Order: sequence, then C-alpha cells, then structure tokens
Amino acid sequence: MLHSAVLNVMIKAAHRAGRSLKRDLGEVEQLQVSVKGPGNFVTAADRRAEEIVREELAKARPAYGFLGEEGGVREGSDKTHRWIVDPLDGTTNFLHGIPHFAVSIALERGGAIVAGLTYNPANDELFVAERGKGAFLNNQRIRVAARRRVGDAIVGCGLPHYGRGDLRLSRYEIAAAQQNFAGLRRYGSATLDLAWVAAGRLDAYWERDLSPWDMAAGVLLLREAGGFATDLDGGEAIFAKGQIAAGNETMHRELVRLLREAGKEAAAPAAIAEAK
Ligand code: 2AM
Ligand code: CA
Repeated sequence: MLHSAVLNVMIKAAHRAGRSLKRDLGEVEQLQVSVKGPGNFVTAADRRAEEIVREELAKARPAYGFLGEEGGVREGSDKTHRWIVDPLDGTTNFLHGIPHFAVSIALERGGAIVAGLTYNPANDELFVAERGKGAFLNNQRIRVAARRRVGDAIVGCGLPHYGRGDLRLSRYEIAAAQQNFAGLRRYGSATLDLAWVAAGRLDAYWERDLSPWDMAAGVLLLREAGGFATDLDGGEAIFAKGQIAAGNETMHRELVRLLREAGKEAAAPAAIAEAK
C-alpha cells in the first residue's frame, strides 16, 4: 500500500518512540524486583517517548499544533492542523512489564481526524488509517469481524481505575455483558482495543473516562475498517463525553442497548435498596 507523506512522518515518529519504549521495557522488567519499583522510571520513559514523537513531527510539520498526554496543548501557527498524541497508551501494563501498550498518533484537520496510527513496539504491530483509504495492520487491509450473533462475541472493555469511576454502574454493565456475550476481555490500552476491533479480533469494545488521545487514532482505524463508534448513549459526543462503544453495526447496536438497560437497572430503586 502507498502511504501519504504525512502518514510516513507519523510512522517514523512512532517507530523511533517505540524503539525507546521497547528498550525501557527491558529496564522496567528489572525494576519489578526493586523496592522502589519502576514508577519514576516509567514516567521518564513516557516523557522521553512523547519528546521523540513531538520532535519528529515538528521537524516535518513545524506549524502544526500539538495535543499530547504528557505535554499538554501547544498552539501551532497553522490553526487547521493538530497532532493528537499518546506516547504510551497502556501505561499500567508497561509499568508491570506486560507487553501490551502502544504509541498512538492522530492528525486532526479542520476538527476531523484524517490520519491515525497505533503502534505496539513489543510485537511490532502497526495499525494505520487515513480517511477514505481503509485501515491496515502491517500493510495488510483489516476489516471489523462479520460476526452477527451476540452470543459468539468476544468483547473488550475498560473498568474504573482505582479510586475513580462509578463502580456500581460498572458492575451492572459487566453483569449484562457476561449474560449476553461469549466472553469479556480487559486489556488496558484503549487505542489497541479499538485497533483490535478494527482488525476483527474483538467484536466490540466500550470504555468510559477516556481522553481524546486515547481514542483519536483508534476511532479512525475502526471506521476505516467498516466499524461503528458512538458515545455510550449512541450519540456523536465520543470526545466531549470521553466514552466510546465500538463494533460492527450489529454488535455496536446491541452493546449500546445492553449498556443502556444496565444503566437503568443500576439506577432502579430496587437496585439501590438492595445495595444498602
Ligand atoms: P494510559 O495508559 O495512557 O493512562 C485503560 O483502561 C485505558 O484507560 C488506557 O487507554 C489508559 O491510558 C486510559 N486511562 C485513562 N485514565 C486512566 C487512569 N487514571 N489510570 C489508568 N488508565 C487510564
Ligand atoms: Ca492513554
């Protein structure tokens, strides 16, 4: 496949940052046994990766704006273009030496994502998409799974992180998912979850409390692979609400329906009484 020049810039940046992260993962593995743990080292690895991505992208497109998880917002002189970057998505996995994390880079033009990339340096899987040109994993075209039977579906999700989110609601959602889908997975990297739905590995995925850089590239990958994504109410406000439900047309619709039902149950007076 022929990439556009801008996608080649993104790929080069992701490969460089990925090499740095892969090297650092080796060190993280050693640090598991130290009393201090790998926390500070991981923060530094994360920042280092963002700096590499930022530097590579700025070298090729110096006028573009930048929104990165580590570096915050930088206005560009070109107001129509902005990079949205998560240098290390799946930080908790990385911290534990689990080789499931990714560099995620998206390009926004006039408010729409036009190119996206998710790269897992641990297994060298590179997912890329450009608007209108389809989605690819290591140069092979990918499509969402064709599965239509909810009972056959393997579904990814996020769970509230320690001290955050609505635990009660999440238990109702998990229960509904367990009662309807073949199996649930919680892998810990939103951008890879979306890429995996795009590649037909997962049939659907949902998560809350996410940031734009967790989803920007993944949403384009998913849609270019023929998938559907909305917020959890089935609306367009994925980025405004920081939540996403994704899948092929059928699985996406069923997932949104199930989550809505679970939400009602969690809010029902009977359920509230039972929890007391
Ligand atoms: P991160 O690894 O870059 O933090 C996992 O459920 C997904 O949620 C990941 O994409 C992760 O991105 C994101 N996330 C957002 N807030 C988080 C938090 N407080 N703790 C862990 N993961 C978080
Ligand atoms: Ca992230």
